[in-house]
Amino acid sequence: MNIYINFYINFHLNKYRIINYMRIVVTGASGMVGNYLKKIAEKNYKSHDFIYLNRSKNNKYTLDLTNRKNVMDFFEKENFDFIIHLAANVGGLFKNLKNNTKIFSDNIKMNENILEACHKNNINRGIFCLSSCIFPHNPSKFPMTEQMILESEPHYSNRGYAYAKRMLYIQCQNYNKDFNKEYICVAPVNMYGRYDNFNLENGHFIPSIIHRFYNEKNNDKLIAYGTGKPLRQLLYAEDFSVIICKLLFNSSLTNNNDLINISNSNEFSIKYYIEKIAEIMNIDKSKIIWDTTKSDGCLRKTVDNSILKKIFPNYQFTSLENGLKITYEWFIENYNSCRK
Ligand code: GFB
Repeated sequence: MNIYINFYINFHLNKYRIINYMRIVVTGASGMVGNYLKKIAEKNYKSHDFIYLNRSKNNKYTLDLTNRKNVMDFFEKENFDFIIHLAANVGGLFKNLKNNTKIFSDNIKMNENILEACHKNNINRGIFCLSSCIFPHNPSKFPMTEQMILESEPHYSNRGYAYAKRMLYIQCQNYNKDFNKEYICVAPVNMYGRYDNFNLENGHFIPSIIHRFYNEKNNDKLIAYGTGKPLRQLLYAEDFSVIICKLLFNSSLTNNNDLINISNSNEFSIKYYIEKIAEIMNIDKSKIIWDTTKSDGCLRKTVDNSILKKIFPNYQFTSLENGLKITYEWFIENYNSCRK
């Protein structure tokens, strides 16, 4: 009982200030970020209760988020305080190119069901995950600030994902304005790390290349897709998981920011990253040939991280070398069980 009195007092004294026990629901918990988040919660947020939802594990917390009735019934029973919404139908360039319709449909349904369930069950604060790939592909300037997110069309290759996530952002803004919520959207750049999806066709470029080069390392030629010219900012997924937990539990950090780009300032070409992977795998990079019949996707999607740097001026991001080494070693150790 006193926990609720406590919450009531804090709720009125200091909006959504954290009390010493919160129930947090995490969707998409069996994905890359979700797995890092579990470890961070166990280490840094022991006094809180994290409930990890997944789609496939067939346990008490397995839930099809595209099914509105199941979502409403589940959230009504569970009584959560906060949410970290990571669940999405997501993938690399080549998965998006083939599945824009389904990716749009799945994400729109999941996001609407989750927001409605949060509102109906007084979950008043949460982190909602977007991506830098939903920003305009031909913006008025680079790097792109948060305000530019709806400035113009996203890249055609991931139109389904981009518009579904843009609608999530708009709906979070609507709930914040109409119902006084604190639904904070975060837009990470391309992420990589342990627990990633190493599928050769549907994965993002880092895990797909590690997997293909691993399979073909004794071949004379190793194939990479496209021209290698596109530029990308990369983020080690553990850094993202640490940052979103800090943002969730410290409403003073997010203040009036309903959208925060999450990136360190580095940006390199796909060629640079893929040659780095070859280096870490002790593969002669002169073996790499580029299949330019394959799409390059968006040539550049550089986002500005000034707001993030103001919030966390001294955050030490994991270096590319270190992140790639950890990811490759994890892939070797978990070759038989990882997603691929
Ligand atoms: O990581 P990726 O699939 O996603 O591709 P995007 C990045 C770049 O790597 C593209 C090149 O220019 C690809 O042509 N590439 C080279 C490869 N070899 C490969 C390979 O073996 N596999 C893959 N996948 N790429 C995604 C969006 O765009 O960004 C998603 O489509 C998502 O919606 C994600 O949000 C963050 O960076 O091009």
